[in-house]
Amino acid sequence: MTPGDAVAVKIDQTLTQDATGTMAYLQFETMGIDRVRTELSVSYVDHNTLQEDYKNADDHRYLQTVAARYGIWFSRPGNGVCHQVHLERFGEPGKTLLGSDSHTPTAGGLGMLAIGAGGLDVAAAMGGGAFRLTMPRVIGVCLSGSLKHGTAAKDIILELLRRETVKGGVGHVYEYFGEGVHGLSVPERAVITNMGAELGATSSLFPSDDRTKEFLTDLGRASAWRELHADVGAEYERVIDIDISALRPAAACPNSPDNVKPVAELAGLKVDQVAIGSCTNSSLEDLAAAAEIVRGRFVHPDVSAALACGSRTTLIAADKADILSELIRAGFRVLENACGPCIGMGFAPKTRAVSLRTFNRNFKGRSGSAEAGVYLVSAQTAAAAAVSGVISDPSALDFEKRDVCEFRRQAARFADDMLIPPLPPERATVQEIERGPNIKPCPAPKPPADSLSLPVLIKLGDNVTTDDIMPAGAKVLPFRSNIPEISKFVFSAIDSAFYKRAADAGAGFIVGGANYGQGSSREHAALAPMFLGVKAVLAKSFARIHKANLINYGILPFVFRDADEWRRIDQGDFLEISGIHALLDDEAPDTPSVTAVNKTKGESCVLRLDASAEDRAVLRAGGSLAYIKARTV
Ligand code: MIC
Ligand code: SF4
Repeated sequence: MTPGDAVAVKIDQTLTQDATGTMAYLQFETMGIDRVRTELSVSYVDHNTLQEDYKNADDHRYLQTVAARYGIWFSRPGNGVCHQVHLERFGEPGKTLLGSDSHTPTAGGLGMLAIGAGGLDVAAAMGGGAFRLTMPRVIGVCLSGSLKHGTAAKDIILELLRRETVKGGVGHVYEYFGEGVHGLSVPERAVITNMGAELGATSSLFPSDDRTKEFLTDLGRASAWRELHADVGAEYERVIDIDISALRPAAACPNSPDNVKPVAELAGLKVDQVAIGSCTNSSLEDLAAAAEIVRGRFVHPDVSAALACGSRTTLIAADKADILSELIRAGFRVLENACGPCIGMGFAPKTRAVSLRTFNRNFKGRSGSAEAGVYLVSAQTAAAAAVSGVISDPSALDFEKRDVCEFRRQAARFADDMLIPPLPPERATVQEIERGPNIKPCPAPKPPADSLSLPVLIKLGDNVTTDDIMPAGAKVLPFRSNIPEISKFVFSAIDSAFYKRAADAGAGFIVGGANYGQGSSREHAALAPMFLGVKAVLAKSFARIHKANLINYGILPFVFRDADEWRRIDQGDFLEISGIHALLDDEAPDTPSVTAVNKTKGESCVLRLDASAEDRAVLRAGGSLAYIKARTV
C-alpha cells in the first residue's frame, strides 16, 4: 500500500447515528439489498433526542423499523452516544469500522481501524461494498513518561492539536506507540483517538495490549481481545515524540480546537458554564475524577454545571460507585445520555459566556449561543472550574485517583438492556417500515453538464467547518430527514442571505479556502448545497470526508493552482468552466486541470479537479447512488 494510491478497505462493522442515519438508510433501501452484508451494523439514536414535536420521534421509529427490516442492531434513545456505546459493547481489536460520524475513530483506542464517512458511503458498506479512499500516510506518535497528577489524556491530544493544527492530519493516520501508551487505559486512549478527528486525520490507532484485554474483560468481552501492535521497525512518514510527564493541563480556546493554551495562562478567567460529557470525555474514570475534585464542595453560584454521560452503562457504574450522587450533591444538573449540548441540543450558554466543556469542538455558534466562548478541557479542569468559578489548574488541587474498574464490571450486565438485536431473516423480511411525514426522499443529482457558466454564490476563507455550511442545533437538526427544508439553513449562521441568493440564482459555485469542510461528517453539507444548485466547490484544499460527500452528491471539487488566483475571485463573479466531460473521462490523468474564465473580471485561473479515477466515474454517473445502481444492474 503506497500512500497516495487509491485503496479499498473491507468493512466488518458499521455504525450510524440518527442525525446522519435517516439519509443513510433511505439510500440503503434504494439499493435493493435484502439484509446488511457486514458482520455487524448498529443504528444509534443519540443526537436528536429533544423531541420538541413529532419529527425526532418519527425519525427514531423509522430507524428502529428499518433496523429490524435489514438485520441491524438498534440502540434505543437513552442508551448513550454511539462512539462510547460502540467502544464498550461492540468494538473489537483488528476489525474495521465505518461510521457516519466523524468521531468514529474513537474505536481506534481499542485497536480497531475505525473511519468516519458520509452516510452514503456507510450505506454502500452495509451493502457489502468496500470503502474506497486514498491510502493515508502514517505518522507515528511516540509517547514516553506517564501523566502527572491533574493532567489527563485530553491534555495529550490538545498538545498534538497545538503542534499539528486542525489541518495537520488531513490524509494521515496517527499510530501511537512507546512506553507511555501502557499507562493509558482504553477510555483514555479513546479520548485521543476521538479528537484525532479534530486534527483532520483519517483515523488514529493504539495497539491492543493487556490494558485492552483488561477493559474488554471488565465488560465481559474477553473473547473479543487479540494482541496487536505495530511491526518491530515499522516506518513512519515522521515520528512525533511527546513526553507526557512534562504536560500541564491545557485548554483549546475559542473558536478552534487547535487554539491551545496552558490552563495556567488562563487561570482566574471567570467561568459561567461547565459541561462534562460527549463522546470525548464521559468515561467512568472522567466522572470519577470530577467527583473527587468536587467532593465536599459545591458548584460556584455563578456557574451552571451539567453532566451528560456517554453511555447508560457508565451512568449505572457511576451510580454504583457513588460518583453520580457526589456530582448531583455538588450541584451538577444531570442531562440525558446523549450528545446534548455538544451539538447545541439544549444547555446553551448565556450571551458572551465563558463555557468550559469536556467536548471536542468549539466552533463558533455550535453551542447554540453565537457569542459564547467555548473552551475545550479535561474533566479535571472542568470540575475545578465548576467549584471555583474561575479557570483553575486542577494539578494544584488535592484529590485522589480512584480505581473504579470494579464498578464497570458490575454495570456490564446491563449493557444489552437498551439494545435491540437484529431479527432473524424470516421475521425481518415481513417487518413494516414506518415513515413519518417529515421523512422526505433523498434528492438525486444529475450527471454534470459539459460547460458551466455560473456566479460565485459565496467566497470563504480557510478552515470553514461543516457546522458553518450546514449548522446543527435544536432548530435545524429536526430537518435532517427533509432536504428541501434543511437547505434553507445552508450557511445561515455566517451569511443569512445565502439561501435567497442561491435560490434566486438557481445554480452557482462556492469558493472556499484551505481545509474546506473540516469537522463533522454530515453529508447534508453537500446534499443541501446540491439541492440549491451548487455545481462545484473551488477551494485551496478540502477536508477528507467533506470532499467525499461532495463527490457522492455529484458536486465537482476543484482546487486552485495558487492562492493568488483564489484571492482574485469575489462573490458575484461569473465563472465559466468548460470541457468538464473531458476532465471526467476515463482516459484523463488523475487530478486533471482546466482553465476557468472569470467573465466578470476578464481573467482566468487554473483549477485542478481533486478526484481519483473512481471519483471521476462517480461524478460522471451523477453521484454515488447512480454509480452503485449502474454497477449492480
Ligand atoms: C458532530 O460532532 O459534529 C456530529 C454532530 O456528531 C457530526 C455528525 C452530524 O452532523 O450528524 C459528526 O461529527 O460527524
Ligand atoms: Fe455527539 Fe458531540 Fe460526539 Fe458528535 S462530537 S458524536 S455531537 S457527542
